Amino acid sequence: MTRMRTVDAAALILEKEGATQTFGLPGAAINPFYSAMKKHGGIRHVLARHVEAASHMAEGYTRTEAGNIGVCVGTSGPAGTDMITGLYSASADSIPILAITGQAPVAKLHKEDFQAVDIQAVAQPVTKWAVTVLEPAQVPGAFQKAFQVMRSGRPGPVLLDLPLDVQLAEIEFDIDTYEPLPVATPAATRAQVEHALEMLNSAERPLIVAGGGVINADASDLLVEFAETLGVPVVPTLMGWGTIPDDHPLAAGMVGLQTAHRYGNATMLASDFVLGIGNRWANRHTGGLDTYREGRTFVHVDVEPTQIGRVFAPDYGIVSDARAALEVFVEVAREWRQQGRLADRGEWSRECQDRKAELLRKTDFDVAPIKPQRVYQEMNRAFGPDTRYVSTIGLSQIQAAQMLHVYRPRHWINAGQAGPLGWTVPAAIGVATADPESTVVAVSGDYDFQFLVEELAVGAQFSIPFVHVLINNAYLGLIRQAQRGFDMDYCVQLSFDNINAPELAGYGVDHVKVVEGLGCKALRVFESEGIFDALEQAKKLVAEHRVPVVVEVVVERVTNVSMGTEIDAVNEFEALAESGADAPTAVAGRS
Ligand SMILES: Cc1ncc(C[n+]2csc(CCOP(=O)(O)OP(=O)(O)O)c2C)c(N)n1
Ligand SMILES: [Mg+2]
Repeated sequence: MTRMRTVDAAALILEKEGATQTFGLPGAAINPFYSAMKKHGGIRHVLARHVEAASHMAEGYTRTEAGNIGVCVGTSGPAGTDMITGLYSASADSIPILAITGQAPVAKLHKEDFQAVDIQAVAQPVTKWAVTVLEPAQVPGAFQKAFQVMRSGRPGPVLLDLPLDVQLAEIEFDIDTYEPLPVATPAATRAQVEHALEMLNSAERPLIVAGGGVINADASDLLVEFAETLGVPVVPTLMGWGTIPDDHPLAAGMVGLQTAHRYGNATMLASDFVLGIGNRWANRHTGGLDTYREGRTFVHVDVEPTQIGRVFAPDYGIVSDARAALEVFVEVAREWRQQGRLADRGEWSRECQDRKAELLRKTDFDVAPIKPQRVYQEMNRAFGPDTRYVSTIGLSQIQAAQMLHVYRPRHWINAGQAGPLGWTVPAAIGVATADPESTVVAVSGDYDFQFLVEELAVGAQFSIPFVHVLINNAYLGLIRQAQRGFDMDYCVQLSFDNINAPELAGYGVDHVKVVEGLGCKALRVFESEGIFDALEQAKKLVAEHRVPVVVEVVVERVTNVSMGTEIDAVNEFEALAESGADAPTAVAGRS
C-alpha cells in the first residue's frame, strides 16, 4: 500500500482501465486533479474552448475504436452543467464517456458556496450513474465502479464529482493489485436462438435490422457472417450504419423517415419478418408503428431487458449482448445450412438488389447555385472506404445519410438520438484524436458549424487533422422545411449583408475568415465544377498542415429534402434518378 492523494490514485486507475485520453479545461476546483495528471505524465489532455465541446470530444473519441473510453474534465458549477448536453448525447446513443468534475468542499455543499451546484442530481437522468464522492477512501471504488457501469449491459456515461477536499485528501492505495471489475454481458442461449431462427426460417421475406448495439459489441463481422450464412438482407439503422458495407450484396439500405433510402423503405415494406439486433426501434426509423409493423413478425435482441417491448411488443424477445447472440446465431445457422434446413433466399435478396439499383435519388445536378446533392456525389468520389464521417443534425446530415456511402463500422459517427447542434466540430476532434491517420470528414450545415466553431482553434493548437465540409445555405434548413407546415419562414434565416464581405451576396457569416482566424485552413466553392478539386485540395492541406481544413460549399438557399411521417409516404421534392447517369456514385450494381 502506498499513501497518496485520491487524485493520484484516480490517475493510476485511469491508466489501468485504459482511459488515458482526456478533454477538458481546468478551474480552481479541479486543479488538484490536473496536478495529478501532470504528476502522472501518462494522461493526455486536449484543452477545449468550451466544456460542452469537451464532452462531445470524449464521445467522438470513444466511438472511434472498440474499447475506447473518452474522459471529459471540468471544474465545479458551470463546467458540469455545460457537460449535460454531452452526457445526454452519449446516454441517448449508448456511448460510455467518463465526466470528472470538481466540486466545492464537502462542508460547504449546503452553503451556496461559489460554483457549488448539485451536479449529481442534475446529471442523474442523462447518465448511468452520477455521484458526488463524499469520502476520500471511496474514490478508488467510485472510479472502479464507474468503469464497470459504463461497460456493462447497455453502455453509457458516468459522472464523478469530486469535492476539493476529497481530491486533496490522502488515502492508502495499491495500484499493482487493482483489477477492473467484471463486466456483465448477458448472452443468448441456444434454445432462444433456435426459437428465433425457426421463426425467421418460416418467413418468406425476412430482414435483419442491425443497430448500434452491433457496433458497440464490435460484432459487425459476425453480423455479416450470419447474414451471409442465411442469405438474408440487412437493414442497418443510422447508428448501425457501416455494420455491413453499403456495397455488400446483402446491404438493403436504410429505413426511416429522413435518413433513409427509397430502396430501404421499399424493401422494409415488402418484408414479412424482421430480426432486430442491438437496435431500439427509433421513431425516425419506424415512423408510424402501424405502417412499420403491419404484416410483419418481429424478433428483438437487446442487451438491456427493459428495451424489449419498450416501443412495441415484439413477437419474441431475447436479452443478449449482440456479440454473444451472434456467436450462437452463426453457429446454429451454419449447422442448419449443412443439414439443408435453411430456406433459400436467392429470389428475395435479388428483389432487394433490384430495388437498390432502381430506386435512386438524383445527385448529378450541374446548376448554379449549387444543389447540395452534388456535394455528396463529389464526396463519394473524393473520399474512399476508409473515411470516417462525422455529422449531427440538419438537412445536410439527412442528405449525407441518403447519399454518402459507408463501408466499415465506426466510419459513420453521428449523434443519432439527441442531435445537439454544435456536436460535429468537437466530435470530429475526438475522432481525429483517436485516429489521426485515417481520413476524418465532418459534415455540417452552417448553423451546426457556428455553434461550437471556436473548437477549430483546438484542432489548430493540438494539430488534429480533419476535413470539414460545410454546406452553407444561410438557413436553419431543417427547421425552415418543418415550418412549411405552419406556412411560415420565421426566425430561421441566417442571411444578412456582411459589410466586410460583399462577395458573399447576402449569405452572412464569412466562414473563411472565421476559420482562418482560428488558425485553420479554409476553401470556398460557389460552383459545382469546383467541389471535387476543393475536396482534393483539402486532403492535401490536411496532410501538409495537420489542422482542420474547412471546405465551405455555398449552396442554393432552399432545398427541400426527402422526408415524411410514414415510411410509405416519404415526400420526394427533388428530381429522382431516371438512369444510372443521374446517380453515378450509387453503389448498387457494383457488387
Ligand atoms: C441545441 C439544438 N437546438 C435546436 C435544434 C433544432 N434544429 C435541428 S436542425 C436545426 C437547423 C440546422 O441548420 P444547419 O446546421 O444550417 O443545417 P441545415 O438544415 O441548414 O442543413 C435546428 C435549429 C437542435 N437540433 N439542437
Ligand atoms: Mg443551414
